[in-house]
Amino acid sequence: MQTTIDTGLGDTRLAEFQRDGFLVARGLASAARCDALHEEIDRCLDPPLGPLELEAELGYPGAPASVDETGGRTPRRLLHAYSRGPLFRDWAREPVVTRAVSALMGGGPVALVQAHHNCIMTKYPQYGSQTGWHQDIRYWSFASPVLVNAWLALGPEASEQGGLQVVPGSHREVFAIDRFDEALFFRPDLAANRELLDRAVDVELSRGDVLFFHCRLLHAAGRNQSSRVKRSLVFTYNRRDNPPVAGSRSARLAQIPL
Ligand SMILES: O=C(O)CCC(=O)C(=O)O
Repeated sequence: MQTTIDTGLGDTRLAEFQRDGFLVARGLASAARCDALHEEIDRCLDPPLGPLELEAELGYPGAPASVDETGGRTPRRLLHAYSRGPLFRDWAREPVVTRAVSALMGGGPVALVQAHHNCIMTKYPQYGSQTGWHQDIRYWSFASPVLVNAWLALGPEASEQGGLQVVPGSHREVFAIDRFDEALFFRPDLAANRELLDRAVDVELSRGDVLFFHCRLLHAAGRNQSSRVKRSLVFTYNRRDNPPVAGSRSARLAQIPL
């Protein structure tokens, strides 16, 4: 898949994103940059530097039952990536990324959302969990539900590693609340939902690839069946004219104008 990285995304790719709700830009981060990020992430993981979220705290399928048992301290994500140093911050502000997300949200100035994603996602072979089908926007509060995530793979990501699956076009669907469970996961037991989930595809990424995806896109991920920890750097972007709802979790941290 080709990407025009100097001037932003071409019309064909923008149309693809509008239709599918996601887009893979191959090789957006150089090998040298990926090596540096990988090294820095490993420094953050050993010993694990907070703030972080543990698999056992979320308790998704496959996670250790408690923080006190073997594997109980396995991180799911290291939070506040933007504040963790220049390597992460520079990638978050990288013009090839910010120009792309601006174009994907219709153009205009963008901001980095500190309150959501803004993390180093890890998935450990033995203790990494499975994430059910969901739309990120269900957990966020903004005037308009149009935000874009940029998910940078720092190694291979496919079903074997617990990579993401998405339902193309699901960002354009309107779902009644009863199609989700209490934790706001899209219920796979409902026939109407199943029909949609049968259209899911695996997103296959290599080191340096970026998955851009719409905050309404249904996505999920399996467990890591490989022998290596999966590491991804994930930031969320918003239009500067799309404020978070006052008092909500989305408004807790300032957006960073880019
Ligand atoms: O890697 C995973 O398990 C899925 C992560 C995800 O979908 C999310 O954090 O929104």
